[in-house]
Amino acid sequence: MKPSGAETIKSESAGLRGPIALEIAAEAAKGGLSEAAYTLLKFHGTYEQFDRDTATPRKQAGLDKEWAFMVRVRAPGGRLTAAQWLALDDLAGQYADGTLRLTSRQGVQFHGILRENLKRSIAAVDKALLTTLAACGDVVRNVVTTPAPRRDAIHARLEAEARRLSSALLPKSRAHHEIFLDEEPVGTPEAEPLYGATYLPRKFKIGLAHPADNTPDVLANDLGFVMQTDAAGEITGWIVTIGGGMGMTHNKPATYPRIADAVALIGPDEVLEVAEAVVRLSRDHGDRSDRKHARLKYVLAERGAEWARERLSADLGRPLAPPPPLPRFEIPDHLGWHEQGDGNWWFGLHVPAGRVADRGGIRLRTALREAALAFGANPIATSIQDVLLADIRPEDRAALEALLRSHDVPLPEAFTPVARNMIACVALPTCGQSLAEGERVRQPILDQVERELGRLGLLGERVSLRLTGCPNGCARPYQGDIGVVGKSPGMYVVFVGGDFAGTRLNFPIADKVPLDRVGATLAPLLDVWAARRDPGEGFGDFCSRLGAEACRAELVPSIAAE
Ligand code: SRM
Ligand code: SF4
Repeated sequence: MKPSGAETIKSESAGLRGPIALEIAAEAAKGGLSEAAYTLLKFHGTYEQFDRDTATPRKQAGLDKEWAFMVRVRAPGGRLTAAQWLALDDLAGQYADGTLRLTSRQGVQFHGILRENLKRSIAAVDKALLTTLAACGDVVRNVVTTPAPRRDAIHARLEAEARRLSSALLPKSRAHHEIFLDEEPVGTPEAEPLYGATYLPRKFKIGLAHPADNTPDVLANDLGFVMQTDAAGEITGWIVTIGGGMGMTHNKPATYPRIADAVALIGPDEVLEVAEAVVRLSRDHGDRSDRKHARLKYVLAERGAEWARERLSADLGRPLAPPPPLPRFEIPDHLGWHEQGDGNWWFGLHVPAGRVADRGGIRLRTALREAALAFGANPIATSIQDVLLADIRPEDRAALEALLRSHDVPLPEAFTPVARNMIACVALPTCGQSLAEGERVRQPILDQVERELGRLGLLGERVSLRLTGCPNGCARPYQGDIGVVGKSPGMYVVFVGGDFAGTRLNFPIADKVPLDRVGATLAPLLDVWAARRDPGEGFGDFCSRLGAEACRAELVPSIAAE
């Protein structure tokens, strides 16, 4: 089969260089980049975008689009230091749109970076001992894990493995250093022993979790490691899960979200070695002709977990043990004050849609900056777009809260459980793929769902509500109790039946739901849940028990999915 255009661009890129340096040079002609530069820049952690709000009026006025870059920073496990946060905050003010965006994979993004500031921005990230390299592109992306900074062996190990995987699986090319950091060119492109000259067929995501904390939604990843411990808390091994992923295209059944399969059980010290073997599995078996069919999830769906275990065993030269059943996962609440286990505390702060800004009277960006300066708060980005301010001394707790209050930052108790657990993707105006609004309609959609829950006296329930502006699934909407997925401007597909712990896919119940009808669409089902649920039964669990057909039958007929 003919390789996709991206494959040709990668193979002709001389190790991710291509025409990038020429096209981003200050003196280069302005306007959109070539396809090669656009494609290759992703591997360096940046996307060229344009402001979709202004594109049409500008076109009518004969003006070019407002081009700018999104820059994504890797932060394994979301871990940042206070000094790094201050550097990123500077970058937001100096070169970006004045905001930092915590992502659904524990990363940090910047929007609105002009071409003349791109190199400086990426260099500023590097100076803060962070990188944008491989934050996007057909390589291993930011590695996610449990965010809690608990100072015990389990959490230390999760964090250490995330960091180790993240750095060991970076591409070896020095292109990034040459283009953005003024390193002397090496002449011939360096070999990529793991990835090869064409890198992976598609993006590749890794997550690690402990059953007591599946905040990172490990089963949505191409590769997951679920820690196993014995009664004494000793780490005995890892269940390897393969083939998770969310992306799909509306009305294209050949594309679908998928929960990963448990494929093998490995020893405590085999994580990196097995990860490399799974990367090779994707490299050698992923579809390189059709990017919509290139993720490892399709290989697993078509060939099965046993085939994958056999291939991996052959690659590693020893048989991998079959996995035990996956454990039951929990999602703890990380917001508010928690003792870390070393005498210090973390304070979990809810950040709606992960947007750190000084807006609407809430000076969150200023508050986080001052918290880093005054208390040395080390921020941890969570995969539900919140931030945990770690390593706060007990004597600073009251002052930190006072600082947040003085900037009118709402403290966690101001939010209902559904708000605290909501994820919303960026979508408009920057995302080139969005079909409908995401982040910017988070609040109205949340208001509707909260109104319905309030009416039933269920506002205290933990319900996961996930919103995206298109079916790519950046807020993992297909795993939520409720998923709301953009279909066209102002219209959404509503899904129910996932679970709070992120182990089951939901199903669509209503198509083309207008933005202001999301709550009304869900209302009859919420009524039935309130009336007929088993004690403690979650909304998604109840809907799953009811089944898709019965759920649709409960809806007002005019809005049920065709
Ligand atoms: Fe995503 C593409 C934003 C997490 C699945 N994602 C995009 C792009 C780059 C749009 C594009 O291709 O032009 C978005 C940039 C928007 C912008 O303006 O910033 C974008 N994705 C995001 C973020 C920022 C969402 C957020 O609001 O937090 C997340 C960044 C994470 C990070 O730090 O690395 C983000 N994206 C995810 C996740 C969630 C996860 O990984 O846990 C998924 C679902 C899991 C998965 O990969 O299957 C996800 N993004 C996609 C896809 C669909 C991939 C597929 O297999 O079909 C695309 C489109 C693509 O790759 O072609 C995409
Ligand atoms: Fe963009 Fe779609 Fe991802 Fe939302 S889900 S950020 S609209 S690609």
